[in-house]
Amino acid sequence: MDIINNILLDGMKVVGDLFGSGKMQLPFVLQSAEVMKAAVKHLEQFMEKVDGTEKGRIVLATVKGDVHDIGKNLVDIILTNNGYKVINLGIKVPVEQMLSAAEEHRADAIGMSGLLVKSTVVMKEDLITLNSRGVRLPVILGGAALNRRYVEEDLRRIYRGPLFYGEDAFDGLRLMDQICSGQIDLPITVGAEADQPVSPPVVVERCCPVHANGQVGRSKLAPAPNIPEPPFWGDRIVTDIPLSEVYPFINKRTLFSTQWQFRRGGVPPAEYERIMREVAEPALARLQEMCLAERILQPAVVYGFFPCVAEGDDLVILCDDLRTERLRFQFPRQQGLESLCLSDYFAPSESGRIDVVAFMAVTMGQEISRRTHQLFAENKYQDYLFLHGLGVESAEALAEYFHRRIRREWGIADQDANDIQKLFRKHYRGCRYSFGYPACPDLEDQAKLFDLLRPERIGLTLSDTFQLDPEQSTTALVVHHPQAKYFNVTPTGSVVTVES
Ligand code: B1M
Repeated sequence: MDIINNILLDGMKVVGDLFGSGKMQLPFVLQSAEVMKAAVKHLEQFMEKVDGTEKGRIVLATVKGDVHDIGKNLVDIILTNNGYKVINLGIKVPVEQMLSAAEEHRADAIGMSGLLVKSTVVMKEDLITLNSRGVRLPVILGGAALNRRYVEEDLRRIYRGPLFYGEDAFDGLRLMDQICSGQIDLPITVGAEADQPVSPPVVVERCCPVHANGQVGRSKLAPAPNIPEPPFWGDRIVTDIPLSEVYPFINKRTLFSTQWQFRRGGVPPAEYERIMREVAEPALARLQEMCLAERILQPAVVYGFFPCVAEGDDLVILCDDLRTERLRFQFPRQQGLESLCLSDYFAPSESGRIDVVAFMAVTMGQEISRRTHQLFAENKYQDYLFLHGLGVESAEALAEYFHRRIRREWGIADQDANDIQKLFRKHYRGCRYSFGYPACPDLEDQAKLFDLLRPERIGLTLSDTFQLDPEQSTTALVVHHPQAKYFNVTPTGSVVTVES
């Protein structure tokens, strides 16, 4: 215990401080954690008692309906290797399960994680459930769609126990240190307004009422110069996609900096370049080779072309008779700025013309999830991060690659840049929008896309909060209008570029 507490944990603290000051990159932190794990495992045989020697216990889970794994698992790695016992319940976990695990293991806190805005709503419901059961256990919330203000101002008004926002894994560690040493410094507002309703952080108001009031109308966008004939009507499945054709579409910059988290931070530029050359690039080459040889990435796509017309803010998909409505997307309109709405990119019904919209759903399959879990379970943390990140960026690459194929089949690839790097910056005709992104924030629209494409046929399912399972998957609506671009419908109206 002395070696663990006074030598190894001290070492991990140095690693944590270096990470915090930007002098150490996450992949090397994970290597240190691997060493810590191996050392503790070796020492356990000499210890009289293993259980109960930890600094504290946390039940950690990704909330109901959410398949996102990596965020929570990084937190697990950092906490476990800094002296905490983590009861990691996995993904899609109902709050009842978290609660019984917390009781069983006498946990000091519950950590909830999630990827999408929908999950922040689930978190809110989970906190209300905890209240109703009289639970006052400290709760830490984390995930991409959360922000500090929402957790610390809005949700704290709901939950009657201590509630915290975990910005990253080391923030989670800092919070656990505070919770377990009794140093929680809480504002007095906690739970005080428990019954007041709060709104989720990124709720985008439907702008239709504004439209109906006549304050904001259709944008001044001119119709597309032509409506390109689709290569076929309806949907098709494609599974014979060589990985070697998808790999060049991997955005290495995003992979290295966002997924693998090689941040320039406090690292001198020459050292950063050396790390890229000697660590990142060779790891990428090794893993790409492994994925090819062992069929870890299994690209599959379902896509299709559908007749449609715009009706105000709505995009109406038509049946084969080109008259009957098949289904309808109701898109929000931008307030102010250009008053853009996705439906503006399509021929309005009053024009008498029938337009075309394409949809696609792509996945890298189930095997990548299985293999990443295996690496995590074997405590191979660095490779876990690397392989997971490669899977994520490969899903994005598959979407980019297939979008080009759609443009080519549709006969609108004449404006395509030859350089793939430029395709990442949208040097082509039209645009690809994913539901949940700022121009079409309604995740419920995924269900309509599923209705049209039936992606179950390539192994894709939709969770009860509209997430795609398997994790490394993405969907999109494809527009041919030459002026189509990314835009944001939120009241600020600022244009945001899709990050992933
Ligand atoms: Co997408 N995605 N994505 N995506 N994606 C987001 C989340 C989004 C914010 C992008 C955006 O709008 N700019 C947006 C969500 C908005 C919304 O909810 N409406 C979004 C969307 C919409 C989608 C899709 C729905 C798009 C579509 O296909 N229609 C789709 C859904 C996928 C699905 O259902 N399976 C989708 C797909 C994808 C990819 C597959 C391409 C890819 C992988 C997703 C995955 O890994 N499962 C992806 C990515 C990479 C992102 C971004 C760019 C990065 C997410 C990530 O992996 N972060 C993201 C935008 C962004 O954040 N910049 C975005 C790294 C990860 C390690 O961090 O999980 O946050 P994170 O965990 C951190 C902290 O949050 C904290 O510590 C962790 C480690 O430091 N933390 C805790 C987390 N849990 C904690 C618990 C604690 C403490 C700390 O308790 C103790």
